[in-house]
Amino acid sequence: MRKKGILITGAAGEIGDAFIKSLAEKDSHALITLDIRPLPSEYAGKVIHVQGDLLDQALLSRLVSEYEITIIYHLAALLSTRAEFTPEAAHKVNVEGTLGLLKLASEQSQWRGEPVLFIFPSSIAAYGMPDLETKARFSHVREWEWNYPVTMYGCNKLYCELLGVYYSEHYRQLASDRPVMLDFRAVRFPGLISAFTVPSGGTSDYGPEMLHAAAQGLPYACFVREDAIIPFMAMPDAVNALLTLANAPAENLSRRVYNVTSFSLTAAEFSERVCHAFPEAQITFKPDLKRQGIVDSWPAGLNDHDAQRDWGWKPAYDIERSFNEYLVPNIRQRYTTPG
Ligand code: AKB
Repeated sequence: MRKKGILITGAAGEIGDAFIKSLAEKDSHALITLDIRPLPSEYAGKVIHVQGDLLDQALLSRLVSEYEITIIYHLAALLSTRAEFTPEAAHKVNVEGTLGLLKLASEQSQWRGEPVLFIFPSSIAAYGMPDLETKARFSHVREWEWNYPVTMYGCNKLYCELLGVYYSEHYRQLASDRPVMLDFRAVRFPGLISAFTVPSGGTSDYGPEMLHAAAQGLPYACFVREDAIIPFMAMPDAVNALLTLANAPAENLSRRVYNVTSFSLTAAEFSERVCHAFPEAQITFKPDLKRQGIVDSWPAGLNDHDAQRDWGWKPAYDIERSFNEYLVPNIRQRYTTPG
């Protein structure tokens, strides 16, 4: 008999790091992590790490021959800035990688006779506001509005959401027997900020980069204008959103893709908070017009009413708690503790 296991892709990434820390404490299932990179040694004994490529079909087949995968948290992705430099490679990882896992989850749902749960972090990058005036007018977008992404990453996320819905509801719709479908659920995250890792390859990175630079006494030139605005969320809330959505009873869910958010602020307001916490911070603004254009295309805020109603979503960290209780103390400690 195969052992039951939870598969987490992209485990060595920013969300993965926070996510497996939290899941390893709570879940008694075998945690199988998959990433092209090794995992830090602190996870040894807590997870079964498979270092390899998401696109390697033989590797995925080997995994399912050993484990009955009950849940997939598919965190692996090439983020928005990095994806613009290698759009076709991003498409491969972001879309083909997701499609391969959806196929695996779909086959495994048949084998088990019950749905494999497929949890997918999507992004504000799935939106595309045409101009700043529209962005200001529609300041809290609903899930179905302005789905016109301008980045490869955003296109990939939006399409993968649709694929997830397809595999959950319409797969093999012309066959005589209705297959056991997988259960796809996604959250559209705002920019995420972790106290313990520095992001790389994203376009919302200016927020966390400012904070981490200030704590190290390094100068930081912010690559967006002072009035650039997008929503953000502290990492513990992001982890909590994924786990709460995964645990929500299916009958409570009225959609498969939910907005979640915490607080919105401009780059200038972000910088003020950083300077308040680290008075020596040296933050300047040197907008990179192209990356600025991407941030301008993302909404200023998300309407997450459906997530609140259907599965009780509520961020534990509002702007004050995020900075005062989570980010500033942990980041300060990170750069002052020897070793
Ligand atoms: C990025 O900047 O690409 C990500 C995102 C907003 O999904 N952080």
